[in-house]
Amino acid sequence: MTRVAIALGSNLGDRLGNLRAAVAALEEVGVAVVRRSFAWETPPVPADQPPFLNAAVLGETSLPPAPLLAALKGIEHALGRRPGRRWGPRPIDLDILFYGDLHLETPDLTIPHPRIAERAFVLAPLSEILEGPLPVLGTSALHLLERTGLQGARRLCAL
Ligand code: A4P
Ligand code: MG
Repeated sequence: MTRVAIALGSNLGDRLGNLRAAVAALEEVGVAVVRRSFAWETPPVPADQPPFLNAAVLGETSLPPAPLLAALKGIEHALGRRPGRRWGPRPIDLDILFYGDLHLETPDLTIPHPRIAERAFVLAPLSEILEGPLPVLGTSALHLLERTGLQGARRLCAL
């Protein structure tokens, strides 16, 4: 089993319901969810779209990275996501933040996720569920969050 962290984001439809449905679906595809953050309300990047709810979970899985990504895309599709512009509005976005200690760069998959360190909407929920250093990055989410600041993110409610 490998420890993974997955970021969740939603800014269309029933945002909290989408996050909760995605966590339930993770269990069904073979990711045992060990910890879950609160839902955080975060300003959208770029700004011309509705605000997001973001969250993060830690899980254990025996799925290899590529099948895990395929499973996440399957959940996104099942929850109504259809291809749209990059960084555009979506009912659900599921990103692999890290996968064990793996460092991977392929055309389809970059692990750890390349934009963790600059985004409060990832770091704030992640800091709630992971105290120690992030794999590969070697620094804690809280330490990185002290550098970025909250960027308007606010903790909303339990997932
Ligand atoms: N991909 C590569 N590495 C990964 C990974 N570690 N995890 C590839 C997941 N996918 C990964 O993703 C595009 C492609 O990235 C995938 O096909 C996969 O092969 P996508 O989910 O289809 O599109 P996207 O989410 O628009 O692109 P991307 O690059 O994942 O965007 P980000 O960086 O996730 O940003 N503002 C707020 N407040 N909250 C948000 O959650 N999210 C985004 C998306 C922008 N602004 C936001 C938020
Ligand atoms: Mg994504």
